[in-house]
Amino acid sequence: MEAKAVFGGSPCLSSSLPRLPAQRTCSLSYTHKPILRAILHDLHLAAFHSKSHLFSYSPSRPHAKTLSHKTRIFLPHLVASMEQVEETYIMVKPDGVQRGLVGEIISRFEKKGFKLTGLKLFQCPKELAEEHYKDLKTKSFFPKLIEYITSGPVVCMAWEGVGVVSSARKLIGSTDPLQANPGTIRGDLAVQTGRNVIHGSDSPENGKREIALWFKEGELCQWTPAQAPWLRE
Ligand code: IDP
Ligand code: MG
Repeated sequence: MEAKAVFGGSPCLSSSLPRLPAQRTCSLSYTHKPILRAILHDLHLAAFHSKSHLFSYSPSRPHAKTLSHKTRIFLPHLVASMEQVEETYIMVKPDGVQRGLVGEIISRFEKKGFKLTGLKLFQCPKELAEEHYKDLKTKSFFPKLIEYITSGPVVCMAWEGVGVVSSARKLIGSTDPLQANPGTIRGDLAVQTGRNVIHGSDSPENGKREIALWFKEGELCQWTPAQAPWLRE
């Protein structure tokens, strides 16, 4: 794996940084990542010395209330390249399948640019539904939730990408569809929490856990989408 870093050659970079000409791109192998991390850490310290700068006020610079002279570093490329590829478990719930929303829902994740690595139509057994939602076991709606999830086939999906877990949650929208913003799946396609058409993992750890729970070995597929160079620099 390769990490790409673009340094802007700002005069306020920490002294521990390599001296690079402005806008030079350098490639770092995976083994350089700890060094890169250390540099990033330095940069963060230099760029955001302490949270107090947010509240500092200089009478000589009345319009610069929130900017100290050390906040000129902007490293979107460097930060983006440090992000990890994540996996998330997305499931069209029985109401989504019955209402013919499977294509529409898959399409939203495809169009966003994430990679589908697993897909199946599946009748969920009660034990699996209970294991999946075990954190909600004490909730009064738990029995109804299990009944709902096992009431018909679901579509199980594994999606992969940088930031896919939180991005998928944004595409999905709030748990209560009436609170979900228009443009989100729940905001556009559902009206009730108990029939909110889709599930999405809430953390990268749960993404891994849920994919392992719902997919057997050999059911996932690793591949390189032809559009990859058109999605990421
Ligand atoms: P999430 O699906 O947005 O992550 P969670 O709080 O994890 O929301 O709840 C899991 C699922 O349990 C919800 O998607 C919904 O189907 C169901 N659920 C949550 N709260 C309620 C409720 O108050 N009444 C009925 N069902 C609920
Ligand atoms: Mg949840």
